[in-house]
Amino acid sequence: MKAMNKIRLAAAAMALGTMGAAHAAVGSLPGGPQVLGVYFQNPVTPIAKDERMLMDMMLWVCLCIGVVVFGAMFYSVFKFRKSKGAVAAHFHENTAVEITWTVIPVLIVIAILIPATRTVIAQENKTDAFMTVKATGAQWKWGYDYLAGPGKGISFWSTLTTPYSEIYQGKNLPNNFALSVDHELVVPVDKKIKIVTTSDDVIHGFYVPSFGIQLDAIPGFIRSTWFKAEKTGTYYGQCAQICGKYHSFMPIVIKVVTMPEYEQWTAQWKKAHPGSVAPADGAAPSST
Ligand SMILES: [Cu+2]
Repeated sequence: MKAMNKIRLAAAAMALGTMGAAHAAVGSLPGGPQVLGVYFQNPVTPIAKDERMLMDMMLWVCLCIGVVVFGAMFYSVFKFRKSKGAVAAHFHENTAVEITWTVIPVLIVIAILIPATRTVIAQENKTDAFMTVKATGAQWKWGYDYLAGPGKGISFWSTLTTPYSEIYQGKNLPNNFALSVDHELVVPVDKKIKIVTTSDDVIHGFYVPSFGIQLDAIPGFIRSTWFKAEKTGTYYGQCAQICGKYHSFMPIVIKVVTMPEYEQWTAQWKKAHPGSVAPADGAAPSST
């Protein structure tokens, strides 16, 4: 028994030690992944907040159903066990019980359905966007074309800055080593931004957890979603479709800035790229 306890203690110490080491090696990234983060990333858009609320609500509903169902089951098993002399009742059908166990679940489903449908409809409402950006997936980077709204004509590739060799060596890497890009997607705060996705080669996935959006980028197809970030800051996402050897190295970095900052950024970009024009539909972004 003592030996067993020692083994358990050693295992716990090792687990804690590993976690401690992970803490020391990697820190949380504001607007991105958190150390030991096992739940949603902090939501910063109305849709992400709705998704979080739905998840929480459904977890509680499931928990309550679990407690009631298993509670009734275990109560029956212990209270009416054979060793206590319980005798099974012999009856078939009970209309009241059958109506109850049909009506209650239907009511629960309706209670879940109403907010869930509201969220799905809101997710699909891409009208009245302040601006539109096309995100083109490519092995292994993202291309951004500002198609409509202020900044129209801006077009660039967004590529991971950390060299692959350094990642494989794994020494002294900053927290955002797999999530740092040369050119971030810059958008204004509190504005509805429509994102259309497509791909240059294979299927990629445009996924930004804190915005609550995930949309595949499929060659030959244009798909769309939207977000409205309510807080300035830098937010991180990643390609969410296994797209080849360096799938993990095509991060999405979105910088949400105030409107004056956004106008300043677009003016600066256009000044630095005097020949820039709005790209034709379906054209690949020009590299910068
Ligand atoms: Cu990809």
